[in-house]
Amino acid sequence: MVEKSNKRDVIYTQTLEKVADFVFDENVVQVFKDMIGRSVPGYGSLISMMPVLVKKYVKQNTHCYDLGCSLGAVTLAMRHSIAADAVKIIAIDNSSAMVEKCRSYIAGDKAQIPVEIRCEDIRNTVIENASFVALNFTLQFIEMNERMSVIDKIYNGMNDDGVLLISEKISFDNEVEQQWMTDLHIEFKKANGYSEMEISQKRTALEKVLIPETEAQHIKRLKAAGFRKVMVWFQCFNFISILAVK
Ligand code: GEK
Repeated sequence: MVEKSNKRDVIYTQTLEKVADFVFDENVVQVFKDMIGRSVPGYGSLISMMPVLVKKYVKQNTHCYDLGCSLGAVTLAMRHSIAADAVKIIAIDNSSAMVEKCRSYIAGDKAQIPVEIRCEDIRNTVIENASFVALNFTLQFIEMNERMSVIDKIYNGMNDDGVLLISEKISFDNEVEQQWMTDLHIEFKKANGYSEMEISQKRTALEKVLIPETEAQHIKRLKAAGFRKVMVWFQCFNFISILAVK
C-alpha cells in the first residue's frame, strides 16, 4: 500500500478553469515527497550531502534550525548525522498540515536527538545559540521586502562560526541564461513524468507565490547581514545552495 503522504503528484493533471495560487495544504502534503523530488533538480543530492555539512559545523550545546521544514527531510538528515552532544533541533513550518505529518515522521523515527517541531511563521521565530540553520527552499516564499530582516535575525541568533545553508530556485539577469536554465528545468520535469499541462498550470500557481532572485542578490544580502564567508556550493540548473559562515 502506498503511504498516504507518499502518493504520486497528480494535482495539476486535469485542465483547470482557473489555477489558484499554490498553498501547502493537505492535498500537497499527501504528494509532497513525490512532488519535490520530481520538481527540484538536485534535491536528493542536496539532502544526501547534509550529513557531511552537519558533522562539520554542528557544535556541542547548540541549536540547529530547519526553517520551512515541510515533512522534515532536513531535520531527519540532521538527526541521523549530528555527532556533537547536547544538540537540539528546532523545526518550523507555518503549514499546519505539513507540521502534523512532520510530527508523525519524527515520532516514528528512532534517533535520540531531541526535535521541537513548531507550527509558526519563520518571520516570528526567535533564533538563539544556533550553530547550523537550514533554509532549504523556504526564503523564496517570503515577501521580498521581508527577506533581509529574516536573514538579519538568523545572523544575530547564530554563534560565531555558525553556518547558514540556504537553497533557492534562482533567476538570471541575462535573458539567454534565464531561457536556457528554464528550458532545462522543464526538460527535467518532463523526464520525471510531468506533462506540459501540469508544468504550465503549476507555473501559474507558483507565479505570485515563489519569487526567485539572482545568485548575486542572495550573496549581496548575506554579505550585508555580516556573514564573513559566502559561497555557492551546489547548483543544478536554476536551483542553487549557498553556505554562509558567521
Ligand atoms: C525540504 N525544507 O524538504 N514560515 C514558515 N514556513 C513557511 C513560510 C513561513 N513564512 N513560508 C513557507 N513556508 C523542505 C522544503 S518547501 C519548498 C521546503 C518547496 C514553508 C511551506 O509551508 C513549505 O512547507 C516550505 O516552507 C517550503 O527540504 O515546496 O519548494
